Amino acid sequence: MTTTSESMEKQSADPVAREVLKKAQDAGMETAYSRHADQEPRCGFGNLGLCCRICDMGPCRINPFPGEGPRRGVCGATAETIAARHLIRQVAAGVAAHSDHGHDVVKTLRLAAQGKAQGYSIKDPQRLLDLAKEWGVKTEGREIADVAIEMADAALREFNNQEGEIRYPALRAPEATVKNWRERGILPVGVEHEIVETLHRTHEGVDADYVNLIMHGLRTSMGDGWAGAMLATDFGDILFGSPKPVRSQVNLGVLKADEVNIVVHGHEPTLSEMVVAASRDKELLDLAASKGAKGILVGGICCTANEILMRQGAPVVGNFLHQELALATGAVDVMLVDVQCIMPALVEHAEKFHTKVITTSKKARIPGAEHIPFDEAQAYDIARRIVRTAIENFPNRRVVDIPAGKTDLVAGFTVQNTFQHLGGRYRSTFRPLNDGIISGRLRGVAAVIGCNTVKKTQDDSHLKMVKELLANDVLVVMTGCAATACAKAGLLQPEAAEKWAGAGLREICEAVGIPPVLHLGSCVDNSRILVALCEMIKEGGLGDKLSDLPIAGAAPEAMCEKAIAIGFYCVASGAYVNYSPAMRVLGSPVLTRFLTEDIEAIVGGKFNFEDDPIKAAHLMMAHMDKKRAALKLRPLMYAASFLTDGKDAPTAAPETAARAERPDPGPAQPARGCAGKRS
Ligand code: SF4
Ligand code: MSK
Repeated sequence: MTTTSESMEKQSADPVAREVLKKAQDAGMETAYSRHADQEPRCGFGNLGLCCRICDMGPCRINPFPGEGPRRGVCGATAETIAARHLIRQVAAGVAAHSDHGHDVVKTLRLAAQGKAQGYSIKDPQRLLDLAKEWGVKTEGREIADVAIEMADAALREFNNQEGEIRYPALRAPEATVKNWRERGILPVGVEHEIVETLHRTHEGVDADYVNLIMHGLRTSMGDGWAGAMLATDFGDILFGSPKPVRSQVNLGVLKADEVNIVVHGHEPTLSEMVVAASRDKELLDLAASKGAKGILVGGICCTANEILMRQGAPVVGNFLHQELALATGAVDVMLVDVQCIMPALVEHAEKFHTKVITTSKKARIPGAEHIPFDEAQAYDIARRIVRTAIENFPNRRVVDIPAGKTDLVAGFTVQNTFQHLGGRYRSTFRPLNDGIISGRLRGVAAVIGCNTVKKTQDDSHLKMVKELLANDVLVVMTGCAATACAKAGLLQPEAAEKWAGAGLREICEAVGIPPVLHLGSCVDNSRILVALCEMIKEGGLGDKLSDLPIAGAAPEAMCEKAIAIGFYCVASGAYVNYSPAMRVLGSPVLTRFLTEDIEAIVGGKFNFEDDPIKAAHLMMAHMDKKRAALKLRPLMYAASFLTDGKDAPTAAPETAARAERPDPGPAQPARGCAGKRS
């Protein structure tokens, strides 16, 4: 691949990434971008979702064009059946990934409470007690460890329940939404139950009805957002401590030439938390000094980064497409990986750049990597061994070339802390947010989440979409690699409100003291967004079901099955979701219409597959405006300020007559019924 400045612009919107990529590619290093080019042209049938290899009579493919060509597979499966079957298998895989993560966090908490997990303790006992109260578990007069064990046992049952329904929806979601879920039959019995059923339904010769298949996909996905991921977040907060707003830095420039650099990559917080602790161990710091290093830096990539950023303030080395670039700096002494989003190609680079790639999970081994099996019982000892390996490798560095670029950020927002200081010490209140929307200062809230993909310019869609939303008075919440993309561009700083936000959003940010883009954590922490939406309904004035809210979601650079699962549970929860690049369904216009239109009448949410991030932002805002009109909310206070190309900050805040004649927001509307009670 030639590295002209034009081709670099197409690869990444991040100038720091482009700098490293150019050097790497000029030096002949293979990257995801060059491998992506090698894969072209892609199979059109596969892209459109019209290839089936579920049974050994296949693979079969469907001709989507007029004229000659098969319209059915050997068994008679249609385009709709084939595309829907494969799509919900992807949903099931995404749900499994998040839920297995959640399962492991709960298990670790149980072991910690039993004194069997070395180095772990219950860092936020109040969060445990609050959760126990919510779940109806007795706490008075009991040891905190006893409560933790009972809660962990109850949580583990969420995974393999065989009857009833998962517990969080009835506890947290609005009554009207839960009622609809029950009527539509999309509340899961248990996480694993629905995954198993997905695999059964999609086996050759079982479910051939695309509507029935997609409805089960929605039910399966609910086991992610409203069980597996929600448990990962709640129990992660209990075990590792609830995040608080924290300052840190992001991008490859956080790596240090004169320190031992350990990059943790993947998704789970269990081992990375211990590695951060071990990096502060006096004996290991002394050992590092003896090798000529001034310290030990632990930074992260992908969602492991977000986990230790949110709770420890650890710097973020980058998002998904930064993983190979980090090695190309020659400054990474150990790349420690657990599960998910890890490119096997890392091991090949490691040899060139002295880096040791260490795998730790029995579920995720890579040929050629050193494997140090993780075991909670000896977690701290294992973390020390890994840190020691990095220190021993420090003197083996060859050429080190770390770019200067890094950006300040603020992260660590949660449902509990975002508005806490306005509601007093013990109760957060969403009143300022609801009032902002009701009064027309804010248009609505958008969740922009998900990955990077080589099919789109790295970070570009995230940045264009988020800037467009901010300029139009939409508060943006983010998780995962999307959050890292915006952090690199400076959007996660309080000052970003002054630069990017429309007048109404700016007023809210200044009044509450928050950035216009709130980083809520890793991919499993999308569950925080679901809980925040429930709190908005509970606070009152914005309808009585989740689908009434003027909100929208987007995954503008989606890459993996987990993103599909998230999209599904957001739509099931009543959200409008723009997903790009499109899921592999476009070969079936019937299935595409069901996902993008018909499904709205069933669950209140729907998908859209617009690739252009600005157009997608406008569609998201049109949806918010539709919801505002249905709620009979006041007109927006400030004129729209569409950016058109997403590059430039709004030239002038819409200092229009609207600002001078700001309408009185009026009294808050009363709270309507919410099924659960949360303090
Ligand atoms: Fe072909 Fe049907 Fe087998 Fe799929 S399940 S590979 S469409 S015969
Ligand atoms: S890490 S799932 S690339 S967001 Fe969660 Fe990033 Fe997507 Fe992995």
